[in-house]
Amino acid sequence: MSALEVQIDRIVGPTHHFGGLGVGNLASQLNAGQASNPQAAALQGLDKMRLVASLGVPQLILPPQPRPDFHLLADLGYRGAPEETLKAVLESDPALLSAAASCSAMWTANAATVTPSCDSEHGMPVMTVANLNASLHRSIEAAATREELRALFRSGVRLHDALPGGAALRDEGAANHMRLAESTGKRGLHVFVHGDGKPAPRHHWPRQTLATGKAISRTHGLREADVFHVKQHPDAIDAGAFHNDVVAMSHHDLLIHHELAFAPESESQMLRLERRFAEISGKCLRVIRIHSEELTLTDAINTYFFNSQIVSSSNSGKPVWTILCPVQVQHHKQAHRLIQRLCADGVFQEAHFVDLGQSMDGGGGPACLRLRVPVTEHELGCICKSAWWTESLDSDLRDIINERYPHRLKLADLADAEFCYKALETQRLLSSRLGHDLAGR
Ligand code: SUG
Repeated sequence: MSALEVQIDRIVGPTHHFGGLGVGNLASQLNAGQASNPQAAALQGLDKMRLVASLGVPQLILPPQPRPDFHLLADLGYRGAPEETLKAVLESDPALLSAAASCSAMWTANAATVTPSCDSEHGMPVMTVANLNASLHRSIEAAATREELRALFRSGVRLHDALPGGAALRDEGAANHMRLAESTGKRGLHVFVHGDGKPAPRHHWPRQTLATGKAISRTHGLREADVFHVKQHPDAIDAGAFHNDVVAMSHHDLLIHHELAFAPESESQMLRLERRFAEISGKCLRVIRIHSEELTLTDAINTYFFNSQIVSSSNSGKPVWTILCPVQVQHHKQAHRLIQRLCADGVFQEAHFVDLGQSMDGGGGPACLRLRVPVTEHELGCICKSAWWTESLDSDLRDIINERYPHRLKLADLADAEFCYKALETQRLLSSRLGHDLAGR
């Protein structure tokens, strides 16, 4: 196994708006009803993909999923011509219109949980599409995500359907999963983070369950000794960390987490993790625990410090670790100082600050916007060619976005059938440029 890690991002769709739909997601709730800028959102995402690709990291691009989802509206009893349907939904249930038009699939870290071939008894990469059952607007992503992952990886992966089981098996994908492995990528340990169980958070509903982590570790063919089920700290969930990747980040043999990321009951699992890592690799897991005096939980959540995206590449044979932080980190004294310290200590060779304002206002930072897939050279070669980032693809996608995306959108604009037809047509254009034929749904 090499240490290659593919990053999969998705173009933000033309119906991107602030619906306030994110369960326990403070930014989403705070910005509910504000005017969004879909064009800026899509370009900001593409700027990050360009940066990642320029670092020599394999970058794949997915098209937006088709929105509004008229099938959802029809399934819920809104039938008839789109012109009337959209107006009727806006009037009777605006949150449903928002859900049907949501571009939340942009946050691909929630798309699936991924196990590389070297860790699985199946001997091939395994992916489980996340059911995203904690919220309506996200639960409608799974069916198309499955088709997209199948189109990207073809027969090269064992692709599992979203877990059944409704609320009991709430699954938000890789946002609550960390794979730790020595830097050559050989044999990884898998940490599944859940929020249910006692003590429970007082204000927000946990989005991931222990039963989900257990099911995925079984179906992915992981060795029991290499799996760790860790409970998220209820205070973190209540402070607005609705996913683990808002309070912890990891890459290869590095784990950086806030001291309030994990519940005290999980201490023994964390110790077992460190012991197991040393046992299988002969090396120490590098754990950096950030204390509240260095960065409060509130500041961690406001800046999305822990949602920075870590990537690595090599320069003349030397590894280069790069961290892509939200620009909010640069503007925050303590958070910025922490990044400077991590760079001075040699944890990262480079730091970049990226403006993802439109995604951040929906509660998603750099790491939310990518699904990482560790692959071998051979597996890399089997991935669908048309989805790879290239200069000419980037330029064509930008042309479509600049020409067809709105600069300003509010929920009421989504009741305009002409606008929605154009949005669906734009999605089809982007899909076809990316070689996907998913416009059917
Ligand atoms: O599920 N926001 C997303 C943000 C997901 C962030 N992902 C990770 N942390 N990996 C969510 O809460 C907001 C939609 C709205 O407000 O319209 C939203 O769905």
